[in-house]
Amino acid sequence: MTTFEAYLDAHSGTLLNEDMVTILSNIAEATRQISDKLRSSSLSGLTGATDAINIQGETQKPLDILSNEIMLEACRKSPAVAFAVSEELDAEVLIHPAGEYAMIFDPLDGSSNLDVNVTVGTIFSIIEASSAAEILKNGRSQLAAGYAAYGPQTNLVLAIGNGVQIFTLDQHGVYVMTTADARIAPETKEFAINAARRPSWDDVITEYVDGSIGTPGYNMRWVGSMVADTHRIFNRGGIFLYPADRSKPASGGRLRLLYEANPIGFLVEAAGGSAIAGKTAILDIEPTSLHQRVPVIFGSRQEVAKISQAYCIAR
Ligand code: AHM
Ligand code: MG
Repeated sequence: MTTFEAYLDAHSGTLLNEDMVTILSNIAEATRQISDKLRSSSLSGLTGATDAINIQGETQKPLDILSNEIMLEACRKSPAVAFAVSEELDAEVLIHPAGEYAMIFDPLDGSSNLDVNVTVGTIFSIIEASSAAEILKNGRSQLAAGYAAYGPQTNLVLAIGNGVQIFTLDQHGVYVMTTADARIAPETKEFAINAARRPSWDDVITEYVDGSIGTPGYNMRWVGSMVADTHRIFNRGGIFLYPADRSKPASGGRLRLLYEANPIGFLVEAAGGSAIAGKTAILDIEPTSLHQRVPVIFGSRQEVAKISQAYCIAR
């Protein structure tokens, strides 16, 4: 039995320095706390919405705010964290001026699913950044990335440079490794997309989805929490698509590069899958702003390659 802490210890001094071990341990602790709060949210009155609107123009839920605060506390407990960047914060926050890293996170992904008791998650990414100007780096600069999925089980999924490991929270609050070196099946016949947005898709996406629907054996799933859709893809392959809205070309799409697309892209590539934004790999995009949105297509390598090739032919 390998616990999360034992796994970090085993890589301390090689893939991880002491600062990174501290940061990742504090993130794991934060996800335990968020998991606890979610389990009893209806009982403790943490449901519904607040009056607050975040920088994305979205109404915040009490659990968005609480999860953000728990993740910020993980940053404060980590002396090497210089900056926190969050979906719920307008700008980066200076945590420890002498720190060398930025912790970038979506504290509660899929929070529209909270009150219906469907899986949500926390997504995180760690990069080197001792000044605010260093935060805008491409996804290949990530030192570690991961997510917690809060569903029937709480899973913590982590990549630190040697593949992807999956841990499960046990009844004692201990994360135990349940999948070593998770791999995404290279082929799939299952796709995930919000089909209600069809009028806004470009021709490549429309043709791919229409072709899949017409092909025997293809199946569709859409949870509405990217973490949950990602976790399914880790378990049985698949492809996830949140393309750009062609009626609003400047918008880039729905999902945010720094704390959604990049960490998921890092995990997916580390597990042998692919993650693209059209012709470009997500991890190669040079960010221009903290809350930048990008088209997101990721999952089983061969299925993503079909779309990537279609984009290359189309333009
Ligand atoms: P959030 O971080 O505000 O929850 O938004 C991101 C979520 C993703 O988890 C999910 O894939 C997507 O938004 C769902 O969008 P839609 O409402 O179009 O189904
Ligand atoms: Mg999100």
